[in-house]
Amino acid sequence: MENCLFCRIAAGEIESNKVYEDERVLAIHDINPVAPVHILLIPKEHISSLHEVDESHTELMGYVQVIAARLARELGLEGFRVVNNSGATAGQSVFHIHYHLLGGRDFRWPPG
Ligand code: D5M
Repeated sequence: MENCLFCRIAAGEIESNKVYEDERVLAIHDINPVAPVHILLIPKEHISSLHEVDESHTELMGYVQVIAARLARELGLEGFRVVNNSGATAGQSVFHIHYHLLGGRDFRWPPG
């Protein structure tokens, strides 16, 4: 997607602070962290949001969870959250699906 921020980051056209990368997934530090650990897990395939996900994405979305778990272990996170905002009213601001891996502080429930 030509004008998609995360597609451009995945293509190396825009700089990012990478934590992990393979052929399917990119993980970068969030530019505006809301926790001591705030990593974005970004599938490289352009999917605009969870609204678009169907059975054809089962393996990819499962794989994102595997990478989230691996990073959380590597970072020694005791408690952490994996958050997806789907749609503007839920707080989504970049319309390329991504998950926030948040850790390093306490969290409240319900989220705001
Ligand atoms: O999350 C989108 C997130 O993307 C938000 O926390 C800021 C982050 N962001 C925006 N631009 C960048 C760049 N260039 N690098 C790293 N992180 C970025 P959402 O759930 O869509 O609101």
